[in-house]
Amino acid sequence: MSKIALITGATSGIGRATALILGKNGYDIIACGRRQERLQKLQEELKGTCETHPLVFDVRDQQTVNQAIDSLPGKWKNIDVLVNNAGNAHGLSPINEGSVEDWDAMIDINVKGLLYVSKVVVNGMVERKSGHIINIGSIAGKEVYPNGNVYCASKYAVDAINKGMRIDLGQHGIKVSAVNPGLVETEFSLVRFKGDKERADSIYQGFSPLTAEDVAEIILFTVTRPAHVNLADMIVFPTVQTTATTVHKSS
Ligand code: NDP
Ligand code: 8X3
Repeated sequence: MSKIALITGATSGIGRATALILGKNGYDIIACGRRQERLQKLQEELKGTCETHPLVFDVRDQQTVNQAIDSLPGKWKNIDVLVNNAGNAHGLSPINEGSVEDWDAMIDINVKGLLYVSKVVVNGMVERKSGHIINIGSIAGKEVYPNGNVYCASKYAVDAINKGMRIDLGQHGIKVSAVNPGLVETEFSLVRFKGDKERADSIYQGFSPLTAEDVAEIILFTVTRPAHVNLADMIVFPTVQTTATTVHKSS
């Protein structure tokens, strides 16, 4: 029988790649995001491979999060794997020039949204005494870099929540793991730079960044370890990246 994975941020980047790879490896997928048409396209792509249940909600709205996840029918309620992936950076400015709107977005989505989704999913995992939560952190949750201030704060919070979840949920038979990538070429920089494609593309020039599929493969590996093995906390870089700010570009 297939296992069930709920993936937030499945409309793009790491979340979408994770939905595709888990779908091809024995999971039925609850694919979440705000852009319904992209979720429908993903469902089409996975037709014949696995069952897909699209769920449209904004992680910032706790009531909608609860309604959406509580509305899951039958077998879909028994979530085996939760991938807390939805999130973005908004802006890249010194703290004295940062926009409060951007700060709110990052704290509300990356931190509070992750908590809202986890709260409603974890209840069922505790009852069933099994489950696996994968939190997508970042190298920005391990090192603060210039102008990263509030994005880094949001990912440091994810790092702490990951540790706290693992400590509190281990006794209930639930595994908690973090994957903390460096530079991954997705729509991340397009969002960070508010649609400025030239600036976004420049981030990934002169080297081979990670792809969303690279990270998705690590997630697949993490959720397919034997019951007694938990990959608790992983950092993954492109080979030429060695810290948050050190990237050995060819040009
Ligand atoms: P993308 O921009 O490609 O994907 C972000 C996803 O998050 C989208 O599916 C988007 O869906 C979803 N999302 C954003 N805001 C909300 C919201 N309010 N409610 C629900 N869903 C939301 O970026 P990535 O795939 O790169 O990012 C995924 C995760 O990986 C993030 O947590 C990011 O911080 C982290 N990360 C990324 C790195 C990178 O270099 N790219 C490196 C390290 C970590 P929709 O807009 O449809 O709602
Ligand atoms: C995304 C990677 O370096 O832009 O979390 O913060 S970075």
